[in-house]
Amino acid sequence: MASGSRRDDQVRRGIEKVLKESEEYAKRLLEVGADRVIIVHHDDADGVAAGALLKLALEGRFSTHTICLEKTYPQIVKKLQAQGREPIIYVDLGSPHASLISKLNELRRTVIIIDHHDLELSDGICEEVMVLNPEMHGIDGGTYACGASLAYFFARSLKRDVERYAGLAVIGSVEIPGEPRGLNLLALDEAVKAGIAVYDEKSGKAKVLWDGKLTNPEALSTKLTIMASVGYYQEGPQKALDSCIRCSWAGVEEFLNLLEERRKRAYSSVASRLRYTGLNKLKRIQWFHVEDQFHDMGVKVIGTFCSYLMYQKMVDDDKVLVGMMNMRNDVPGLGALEGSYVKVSARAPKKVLTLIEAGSLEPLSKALAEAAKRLGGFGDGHAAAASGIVPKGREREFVELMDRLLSKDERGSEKRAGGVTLDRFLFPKKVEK
Ligand SMILES: [Mn+2]
Repeated sequence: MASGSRRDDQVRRGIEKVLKESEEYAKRLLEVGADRVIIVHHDDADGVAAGALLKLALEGRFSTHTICLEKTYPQIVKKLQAQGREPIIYVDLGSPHASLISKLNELRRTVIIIDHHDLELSDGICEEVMVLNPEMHGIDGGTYACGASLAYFFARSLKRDVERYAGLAVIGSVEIPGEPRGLNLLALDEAVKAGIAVYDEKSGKAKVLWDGKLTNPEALSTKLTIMASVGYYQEGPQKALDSCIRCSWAGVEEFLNLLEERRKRAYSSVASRLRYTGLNKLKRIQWFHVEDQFHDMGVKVIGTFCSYLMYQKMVDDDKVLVGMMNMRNDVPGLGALEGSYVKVSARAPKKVLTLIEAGSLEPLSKALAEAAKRLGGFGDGHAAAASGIVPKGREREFVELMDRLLSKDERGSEKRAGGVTLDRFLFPKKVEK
């Protein structure tokens, strides 16, 4: 089809631009008079695989310090960028906060954001900040790239012999649904050529070499995410990164089992408590707080737990699910945060998502981020799933505010529906108790 091939051409051109920029940015980084680079990576498999690729490629020329972030907390960006002069690479995160990262670059150090998430450039970015993201060229980063594929091509621009690690890009690509496209496909091709991956075109399934065996990247991805996120406070991210560099689980099997077991126990204990007490209900939100029941685990666990709850009977299909957990106030490798915070995570059931897509309700990313921001926190995400942090003690205010903010121009909707209130329209079978 004509429009299809025009789209293909556009994607191809966009990707060529990304590859060209990758060469340019790598060259600029190699010219910086520093002997150390800080790599800030995300806490999921894609972020870990991307971090490992950068570490591999930078070593020899620079020493590296890696920091795993669960979210791009503005407070952390500020703290991190206030000291030292060495270049910082943000990978698989940072794009939604690119303007902030630039604004906080008071020391005018070299900063590279290698990411495939949505960009926020409303305040512009300074010359020292480079952004390697297909979204810069109108290419959907959630379809044609992942953090690890971008990191792979950047790594290859720094050092030639990284092809034997192209499998890490294949593992990172797992989070992108469907068959590999764009940069993910290019990286997969290189992995196959290097003899460290196979691809079955019929099933659209790849396998990568891990522990000397061809392995499903999905299984590897799940385990890397658990290691880095559940084990966030037990050096899980470093262990996951080292596993990627060795392409092996050697020495961490027991650690991984313990983490899986700990998470399972915590999940089933909270789930049975919630089955007994039920969820707290507002107009458009149903919520719960696990307080310290997920203590010493990374905050991603509350999001995964919300996703799990979505399949449980106790969850109403016409209200947004919001879960909260107390956060530790330290970031491994960076020190203490100021203040105490709570991580909030939200999920929209299908019925609610339909209303969001129809424009009658705000996307969760917008309602959650706005409510968190007004209370001194922050948030981001997508229409159907979002997360953020709010200061401890303001949880109730937060859910009530978000409940109100979810409604988009309530009066306008009432008028259009001809006397039917938004609530009666949204929740026709519900009787006010
Ligand atoms: Mn990613």
